[in-house]
Amino acid sequence: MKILITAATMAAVATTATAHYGMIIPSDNMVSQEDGRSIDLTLSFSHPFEGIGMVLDRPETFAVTHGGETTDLLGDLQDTQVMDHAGFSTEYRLERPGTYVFSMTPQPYWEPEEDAFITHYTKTYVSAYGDDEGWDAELGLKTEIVPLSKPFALWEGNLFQGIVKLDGEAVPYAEVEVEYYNEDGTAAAPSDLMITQTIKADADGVFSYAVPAAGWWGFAALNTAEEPMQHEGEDKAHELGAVIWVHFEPWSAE
Ligand SMILES: [Cu+2]
Repeated sequence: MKILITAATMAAVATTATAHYGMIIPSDNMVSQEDGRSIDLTLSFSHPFEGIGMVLDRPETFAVTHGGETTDLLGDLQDTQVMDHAGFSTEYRLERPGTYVFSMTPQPYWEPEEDAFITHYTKTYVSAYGDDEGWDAELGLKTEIVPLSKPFALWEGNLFQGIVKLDGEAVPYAEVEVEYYNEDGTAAAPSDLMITQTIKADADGVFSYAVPAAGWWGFAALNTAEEPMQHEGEDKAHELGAVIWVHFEPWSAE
């Protein structure tokens, strides 16, 4: 028997076995002069396909990098609700052309179901005023996906490639989880195995994924920190996620 699992039925059974993602979603990722000069950014910790929210505590860092310069934006975050859970939002004014990389480091999240702490270093790239300079910027995060495909101006169906790094070094055969942000809840997975897809990087830490549909896609490369963390006096594993959010545009022949 085939069971069609929709976002709604998943929400009803409140499955927690699927992947959570740090999320930074901008209102626009290719901003033109006509679009105005500001974008809104929404930060959350969520199950993006199922539309199930989790609490995002105030992150340790939230910053923007442009032209090699990083600016702290932590103080600009406003409380908001994302998928009925605490998240943050802010408006940001794009003063100059080029690529703006928004990144956050959340506080480590204790996940009893996994008996581990989780920290998802999360980022997304926004191009301003038709200028893609800096699209391949590496921020030097603890763990990071460095894009090999320009992380905007992509068609649905394009192959997305990135290199997984941990402490600045490529991670051979790194595991990467891929998930669609099912914003309007219309996407359905024929099996819960397809809510989060899992791929591996090659021997050089490079992964590839052909994106089937337009919209926001999250890529999370998962590694375990060398240093455990303490929970109630016991050593627990600390999962380090390198997350990148990338938007793909609908192909249109019109
Ligand atoms: Cu979760």
